[in-house]
Formats: sequence, C-alpha cells, structure tokens
Amino acid sequence: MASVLKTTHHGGCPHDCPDTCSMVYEVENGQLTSVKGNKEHPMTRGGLCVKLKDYEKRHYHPDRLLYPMRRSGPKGSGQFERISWDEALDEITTRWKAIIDEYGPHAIIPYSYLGNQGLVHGLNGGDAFFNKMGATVCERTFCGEGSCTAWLLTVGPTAGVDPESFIHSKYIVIWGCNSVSTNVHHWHIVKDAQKNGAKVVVIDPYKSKTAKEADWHIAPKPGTDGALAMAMMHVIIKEGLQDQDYIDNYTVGFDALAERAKTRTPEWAATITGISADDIRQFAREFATTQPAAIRLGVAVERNYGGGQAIRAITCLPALTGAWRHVGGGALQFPVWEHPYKFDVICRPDLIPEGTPVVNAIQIGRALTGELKLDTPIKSMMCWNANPVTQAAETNKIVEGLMREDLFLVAAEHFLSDTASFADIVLPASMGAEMEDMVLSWGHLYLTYNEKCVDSPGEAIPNNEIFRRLAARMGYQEENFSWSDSECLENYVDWDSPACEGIDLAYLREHGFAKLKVGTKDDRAPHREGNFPTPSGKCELEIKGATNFVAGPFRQMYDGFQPGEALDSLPDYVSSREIPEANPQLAEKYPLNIISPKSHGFLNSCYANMENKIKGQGEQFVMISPIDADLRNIQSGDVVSVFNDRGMFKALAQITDDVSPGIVVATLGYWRQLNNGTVNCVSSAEFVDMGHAPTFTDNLVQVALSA
Ligand SMILES: Nc1nc2c(c(=O)[nH]1)N[C@H]1C(S)=C(S)[C@@H](COP(=O)(O)OP(=O)(O)OC[C@H]3O[C@@H](n4cnc5c(=O)[nH]c(N)nc54)[C@H](O)[C@@H]3O)O[C@H]1N2
Ligand SMILES: Nc1nc2c(c(=O)[nH]1)N[C@H]1C(S)=C(S)[C@@H](COP(=O)(O)OP(=O)(O)OC[C@H]3O[C@@H](n4cnc5c(=O)[nH]c(N)nc54)[C@H](O)[C@@H]3O)O[C@H]1N2
Ligand code: SF4
Ligand SMILES: [Mo]
Repeated sequence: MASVLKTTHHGGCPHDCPDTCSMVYEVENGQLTSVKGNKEHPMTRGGLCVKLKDYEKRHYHPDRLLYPMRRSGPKGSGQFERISWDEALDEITTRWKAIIDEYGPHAIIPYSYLGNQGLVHGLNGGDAFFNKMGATVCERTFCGEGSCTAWLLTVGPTAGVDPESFIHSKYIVIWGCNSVSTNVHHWHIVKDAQKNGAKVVVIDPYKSKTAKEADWHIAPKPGTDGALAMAMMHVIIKEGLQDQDYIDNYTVGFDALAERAKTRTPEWAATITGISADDIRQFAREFATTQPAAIRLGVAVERNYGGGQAIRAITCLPALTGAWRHVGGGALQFPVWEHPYKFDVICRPDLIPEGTPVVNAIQIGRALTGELKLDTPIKSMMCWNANPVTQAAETNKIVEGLMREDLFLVAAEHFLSDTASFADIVLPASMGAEMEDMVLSWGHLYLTYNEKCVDSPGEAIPNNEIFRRLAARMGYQEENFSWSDSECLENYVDWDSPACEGIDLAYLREHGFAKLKVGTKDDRAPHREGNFPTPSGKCELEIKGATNFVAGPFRQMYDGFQPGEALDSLPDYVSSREIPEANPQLAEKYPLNIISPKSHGFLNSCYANMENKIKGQGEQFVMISPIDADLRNIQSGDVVSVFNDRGMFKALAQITDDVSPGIVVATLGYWRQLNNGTVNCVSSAEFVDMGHAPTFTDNLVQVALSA
C-alpha cells in the first residue's frame, strides 16, 4: 500500500476579520485534510471561529466554481455554459476595448472589497489594473472610513493600544463591537483581564452575545453615542476628574472643548440616549478613576449620520483622563496604521489619470440605474472579493442595475454568489490554501504568512493571476503586472522599516507570523508623553479649519478627489437622519429603528450558502421586543415582513427583551437566492458625516405579519 504523505503548512485566514488568525494546514496526498488554529500564535491560541474550523470543507464544497463560464440564459437566471480561459479572457478584453473605443474608460468600473484581505490577492492587482485603464474609481468606504477619519483627525495614524495589552487594563469599554462574534481572539484577552479583576463595560443598543458577558451593559439608543461621550466629558471636567497635566502638555483645544461640554449635561444626554443621568455619571467617574482604562472601538459606532463626530468625542476621552500614560490604557481602533505596507506600490494610485470620476461602492445601485448622474454611464463592471447584492445598500436598485441588458458584468468568485448569478462571464478564483500571500490584519500587530500548499480545483486561478492575464491582453507594460506572487510580497512590504527589524519573508515562511517591532504587550504605551502623529504632535481635541476627507487604510487614499466640506472644529452629538425625533413624518409610517450587525455564524455573506453553517446560525430572524410584537399581533416564530419605501425582506420573528421597544435587530449575510429579500433591501445608501461611511444603523422600518 502506498504510504500517505502528510505535511503541515503555515496559513493565514484571508477573511475580512480583525483577528487574521495564523492557521495550520494539513495536507495528505495533495488534498487539504484539516485546518486548525496555530497554537504558537498569542492571539489565535490554537482555535478558529465557528466559520473556519472546517475550512477544508469550503475548499472542496460541491458548489465551488471550477471553470470559466458564459451566461447562457436571461440575466440573473443562473444559467451558464462552460468556456475556456482563453475564450473568457478574449471575450472580456474584446468587450472592454469596444466600450473604451465607444464611450471611453470611464464607462467601466471595478467593484471589490476585502473578501480576500491578502496583500497580493486581496489588495493588489485589480486597483492597479483599473487605474492603468483609466476606469471610474470605485471608492470603498464600507468599513471604518468614518471611524478612520475621526481617529486620524484626533490622534493621527497610531495603532493606539496593543490589543494584547488589554490584559493589563482594569477598566475595559467595548464600544459598539460584538467581540464574541466578530473579534473572538481579542475577546479571550478581555475575559482574562476580567478574571484579573478588570470591569468590562459593553455599549450596545441591544443585548448582544458580548453584552451578555459584560459586567455592565449600557444600552444607548442607536446612533446616540456622541451624546453619551459628550456627557462623560461634562462630568469628568465638572468634577475635576481630568488629568490636567496630561491635557496641558499633550492636547490642544481643551478650553474650547470644556466650554462646549458645559451644556452637554447627563440630563441632556439622558433624553437623547435613554440612559439615566445617574448611570452616565457613574460611568464617567469609573472610567476616569480606574486606570488603566482602555476603549475598544467597534466599526458599528460610525453607522449613523453623527457617527464620525461620535468617534471623535470617544477618541478624546483617554486624553482627558490621561489613560494613555499606562500600558493597557487609551483606545484601540485599527492597529493597521502601524503595519508597514506600501499601498502606493500595491494599488498604484499614480496611474489614475487626472479628472477620473469616482463612484462610491455603497451607491453602486444609484450609479447603475442612472439615479446618480454620471457624465459617462457605466457599461461594464467587474466584481471580485465582494458581493454587493447582499452587502451594499439599496439592494433593489443594484438588482435593477445588474438586470440591464447593456451592462457587461464580469465576476470572479468561489461560488455563484447573489452578485455572480447576474454575471455575463464568471471566473473561478482560488481559495486560501491554494495561493501564496501575506494577510493584512486590522485587529492586531502581527504579520501573517499564508503558504500555497494545494492546487486549485478545476481551472480556478488566484485573483492576481486573473489580473496578470487581463493586463497582458490589454497590453499593459508596467512591471508590477508581471511580478510573481513572491515578488509582489517582496515589493509590497517596507521590509526596511523599524517595525520589520529582524523580520523578512524567509522568517515568515519559516514561522508563519511575526509581531511587528512596535513595543511589546507589556511595555507599549505609545502616547505616555504625547507623541501623537498629528500635525501638532498632540491629541487634537479641537481642530480649526478641519475638513471632511475619506481615509481608508486598506485601499488607495482618496483624499484630493473629494472636495472636503468644513467640519465642526469640536466633537459633538449629531442626530441620526431616520429617527422619530429627526423625522417624525417618516417614523409615523416606519416607527422601528433597524440594526443589521454581523451574523455569528457567517462572515459577511460568506458561509451563508453552506448548509451546516446556516444550521448553526439559524434562518434569517428579526429580534423584536414583546411590546412591539404585541402591538402587531406577532407571535414568536411567525414569518414577518420588514419593510420601508426602499424594499422588504422576510424573517422569523424572535420576541425578546434583548431589544428595547422601538428597535429591531436582523443580522447580515443571508443570501437573497435562499431567502425572500435581505437586510440591505431596507438600508439607505446615504453617507454619514465623515469619510463617506455607510448608514446601516440609520434606517426606519415597519414590521408586519406576513400575508
Ligand atoms: N462572525 C462574524 N465576524 C465578523 C464579521 C461577520 O460577518 N461575522 N464581519 C467582519 C467585519 S467585515 C467587520 S467590519 C467586523 C465588525 O464587527 P463589529 O464592530 O462588532 O460590528 P457589528 O457586528 O456590525 O456591530 C457590533 C455591535 O454594534 C452594535 N451597534 C449598532 N449600532 C450601534 C450604535 O449606534 N452604537 C453602538 N454603541 N453600538 C451599535 C450592534 O448592535 C452590534 O452588536 O466584524 C468582522 N467579523
Ligand atoms: N446591512 C449591513 N450591511 C453591511 C454591513 C453591516 O453591518 N450591515 N457591513 C458592511 C461591511 S463592514 C463590510 S466589510 C461589507 C462587506 O461586503 P463584501 O466584501 O461585499 O462582502 P462579502 O460577503 O465578504 O463578499 C466577499 C465575496 O468575495 C468572495 N471571495 C472571497 N475570497 C475571494 C478570492 O480570493 N477571490 C475572489 N475572486 N473572490 C473571493 C466571497 O466568495 C464573497 O462572495 O458589507 C457591508 N454591508
Ligand atoms: S474569520 Fe476571523 S476568527 Fe475566524 S478564523 Fe478567520 S481570522 Fe480567525
Ligand atoms: Mo467590515
């Protein structure tokens, strides 16, 4: 009998998740047989989440796309015929050349996101390719760009507190983050700190899995965090709990901020947030006087019209109390700011011709239907690493746009996703263990390596190879279009930066991961003595002449494309658009504020097509309070419609005290093909106040028993 050759290899989870786990691939006779968490990695600690623990099954799933295909039935019918790679690439480039001849390159738009967050197969390739083409730029601000803008304005591009340093914290505030589901490899550090005596406060409008494990769950109404943070400042300053020495030496604008905070009393905030004034006072006192105090900012805080201003207010808090003096004190947003990637080399923004128009991905439905007036209408879109039909706002418009007979849609995918099912040409893409890469993390301070250890099934190829082949056919000569994946890695990281001292690609290939040299969990306190990477070198509580801009760490920086509107020089509470107080007329028709956070069992829309994952996560549900259910005669388990003027989806009613009256919660990711509508059928494509971030928490709906 032939002996079975079993080998193990270093992996890095490529998904859009802050944890970027270091993984161990086991391969037998050329097949991936198991995927485990790396025990050596201090954050992964040998465990993967429920989505990835059987990752090998996703690699060999029977629905995996294996061959290039051409649409053979009506748009969206899901009918395709197999074609060769040559036929597929010839057809794509012939169509694109004809579109460019007739309408110019602005008629073509790329659409991608972080479905793969590898430097080579996630961040690379596509941007450089479409920039060279002169295609319309797709601005990608789904995830944290409002938060990033607010963070950069206040403290600059710092990683802030090392997530591992939370072990030293004595007061931990998890603000708008459902760590148990979305950041589980940080959560176990928080739990360890809790065991060491830290108090864990979770701020979330509903009792999330994380809120259930908190020492104190504070539940503001959605989109009112700015009022809570401003009232905390009021209490801290009024009661003299601030660290005046820190403020005097390491901040600017304190007097102006203190003046504004005078009127932002706990009583004022209580009427806005629904939290009692006493609780606000207690929270402010505890936060100021228990050190080290650390805030973990979730992405969800930005998702309403005042989101950017709220994050500015929250980011000021640790400077007022001097929390930054301590290891394990301060705030954590995206540590990616201290990762040494060369985004200019990866994305080549220098290739974008002057005058190129920009369309924001969140508004792709408006662009495809002509609602957004463009000088050159979009005639072709290529989608990879993203699934806008389930994930972007105003789904009905996206579907209407994708149904256009004159729109040529190309999709590179693992599965026939809700978006790929509308494509004219579908290209099969490689998955995790089938390609070499390094995976970016926006949740820790490690570099992570992923080895190619199995061949792709069928004729699937990695994203970067797709763009190499397309570039060759389009005649693009820049040397980056012919770099191998390894050469890309050599060129994409600033290996000479101090953060990479002692680390190179050979080291990563051998060890799988390496912590950046930016301090250790036991000594890192980057702002003990100020040293904020802002224009003043201080924490900017007040910014004179501040303007809005679009900041994203993962993609090209678009600043300069968008004329920035003037911003308030100080942080403050800014009301959501769709709440009864701001729009009583709309609230009469649609009285419920919907929140659509991440599903525990899916990764955005990934895994929501796999039977075992749907079983674990449950069918699409909507959480509703007993009072609101009674008013509508709804029983638990009833099929209900959730709707507004933008659209409708169906869900099973889950009646629970975990949500307050006036709020409903339906988690994200369920496939439209397998369900009746999705949460994004009701969400709006308007932006928040900063960074063109989405307003997924700023939507009013009605819920009714389904006919
Ligand atoms: N299991 C799982 N993990 C994931 C993902 C996934 O789909 N599934 N997606 C990944 C991605 S792309 C991202 S961006 C991260 C996001 O991870 P998180 O930052 O945790 O984001 P969400 O799950 O959207 O929302 C977190 C919590 O914020 C609350 N929230 C909503 N609006 C507000 C508000 O106005 N104020 C406050 N204080 N809280 C509010 C929600 O109720 C929710 O419980 O997760 C990543 N990890
Ligand atoms: N209502 C609501 N909507 C939201 C959010 C919310 O909280 N609420 N969250 C927003 C956030 S934070 C985010 S990040 C976005 C995410 O939005 P998207 O990035 O569009 O969502 P995903 O479902 O992750 O889609 C990734 C797709 O890429 C494919 N893919 C994965 N790896 C590869 C690869 O290597 N090659 C190719 N070609 N394809 C690959 C996957 O199969 C999947 O279909 O959604 C946003 N939408
Ligand atoms: S999805 Fe996140 S938690 Fe799960 S394995 Fe990947 S990086 Fe780790
Ligand atoms: Mo995200």
